[in-house]
Amino acid sequence: HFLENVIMHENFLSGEYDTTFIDHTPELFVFPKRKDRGTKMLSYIAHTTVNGVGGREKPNYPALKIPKVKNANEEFFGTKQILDEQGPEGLAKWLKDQKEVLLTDTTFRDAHQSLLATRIRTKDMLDIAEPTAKLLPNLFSVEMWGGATFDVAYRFLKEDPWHRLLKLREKMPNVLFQMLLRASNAVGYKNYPDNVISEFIQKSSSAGIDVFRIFDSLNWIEGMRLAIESVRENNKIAEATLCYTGDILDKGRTKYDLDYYKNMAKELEVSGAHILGIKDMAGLLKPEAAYQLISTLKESTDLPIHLHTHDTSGNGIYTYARAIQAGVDVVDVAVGSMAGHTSQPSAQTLYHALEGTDRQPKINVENYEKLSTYWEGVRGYYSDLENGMKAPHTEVYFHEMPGGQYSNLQQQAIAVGLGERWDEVKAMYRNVNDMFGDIVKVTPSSKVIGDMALFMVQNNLTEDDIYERGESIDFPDSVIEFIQGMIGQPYQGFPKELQRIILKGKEPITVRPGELLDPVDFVEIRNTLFKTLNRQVTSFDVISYALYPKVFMDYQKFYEEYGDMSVLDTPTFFFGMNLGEEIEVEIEKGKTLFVRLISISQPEPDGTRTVYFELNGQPRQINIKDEN
Ligand code: 3PY
Ligand code: ZN
Repeated sequence: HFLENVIMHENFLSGEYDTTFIDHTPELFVFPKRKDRGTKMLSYIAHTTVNGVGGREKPNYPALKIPKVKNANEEFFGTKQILDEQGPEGLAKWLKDQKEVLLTDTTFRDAHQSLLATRIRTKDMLDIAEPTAKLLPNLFSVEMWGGATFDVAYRFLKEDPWHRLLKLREKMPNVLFQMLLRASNAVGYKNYPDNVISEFIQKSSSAGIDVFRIFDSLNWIEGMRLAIESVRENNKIAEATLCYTGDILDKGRTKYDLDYYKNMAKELEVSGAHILGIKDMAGLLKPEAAYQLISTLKESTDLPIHLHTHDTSGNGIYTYARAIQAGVDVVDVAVGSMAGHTSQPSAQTLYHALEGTDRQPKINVENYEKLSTYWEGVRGYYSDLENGMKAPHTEVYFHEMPGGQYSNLQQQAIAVGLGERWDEVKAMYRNVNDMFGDIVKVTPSSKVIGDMALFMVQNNLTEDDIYERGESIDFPDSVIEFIQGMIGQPYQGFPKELQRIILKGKEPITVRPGELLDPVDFVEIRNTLFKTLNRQVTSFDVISYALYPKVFMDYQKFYEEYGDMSVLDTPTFFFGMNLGEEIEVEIEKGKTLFVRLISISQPEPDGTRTVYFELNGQPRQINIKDEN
């Protein structure tokens, strides 16, 4: 074990060690407790079988169809190699020289964030990663990380987001990996100290991210500079992004007009963008608006332009078609079976829509269909998380809720007993936006609006109530922090009266929040984690703890009790096992466990049940508390 600790140590691997390494590295002498992975896994399965999903049986799902691909390496050349050979500037130039429109596939990130509350597990991605890389070698990028996927992985899926990134990278070496980065909010919901942002970007780069789509939730460029610079320092692609809100075609609504976006784009170019991102997070960009916006930005900047939309209204393909006529360089799509509605427009649909034009993407559409069949099967596993939207939803032009928020806020509303009043929550969402002065709504500003809307509906508060008796109301923390300036400054400032009411005498700030936050002491975190976890601590652990201390520690507790459950197939992870069923679990490469569920006892007087298994043919029993 000692030798293993030495050769696995980060400093050893990175060459940062000398002859005092052993004396000064106490963690080398910590040896893992003998862990019985089998028992841990059986405990998880027993617990989930007895207590999971309201005692429902695991449904009988059809087997997933994984397309066969050759093992040959010749297809492993793509945009990733262009970046590695020519650097971010070279890549940006290459991009501008392409005649056809390029595609970013968002299936691994935004599609499921927007359709299934971000819940797709790493296993379902890993099984299709290599086929995706080989069947779609001409993609511009795969968006597979960031946004809400980071905390949801720990929180709900009980898996490590860094593991997802590293494993996918191994299987997809040819295509650029893209993440969504909320500038000074990283992958969180609040501003972090500057050293957390630069450390997070450095770690993400070294683990495999190539393209950072950087946005600020209030379009406040001050909040984006540090992230843009850090990405550049790591020699990765800074896709500095403006968020599109409102409607430039509505001449009665002048706050966010064409000039507003033009000025912002120019500022982003000066700030160091390699690519200009346009993030239409709610799907508000109408086709003619897309044409005008892209044409104008193509004239006023030299940057390649990457457009992102959501298909909520059903207009997504037409919006892309017009943007493509205006010369957009890349657009975001999802595999057909994970596209549409609150997700991105479908890759295959766009391909066919552009038939006969010289900008049709160079993809093999039959290959996309094969991947689509796989994802259709996967999507079935997560049907409990579907947002219920069955048809195009034009009311998005009214409430303006981001696609990535819709299904998550809906789950939150259900959790606080407002499932039946979802229509009221959506109407209140717009109401709150107007009260706040019509702000850009995207994580975390959209969360603030969502929290306030839920709060008002739950407490039966109207807008008038807030102005009349707001002083005696305890507002949600996120709302107080927002109006205090802690996630940045909105364009044209905060509404003063509302700010006064909510802050109750507290002073708002007008500087960049990062300037006021003390740097995080990573060495101290490392030492604390080392003592608490009693194992080697990686710098991924350290940065995750800095971002999400409680979420990270809760995950560690789960891991300590059950081990790495990302190896389970998704139906077993959610439902446990049915009586008599046998499953195979590959716990590491070449090591497979065979598990059969034999029987479950009636509850004992102390409320526990005994669950009888066979593990690789040997009888095993697990005692579990029946929480029902
Ligand atoms: C996120 O920040 O997670 C988003 O998807 C915003 O659209
Ligand atoms: Zn999005």
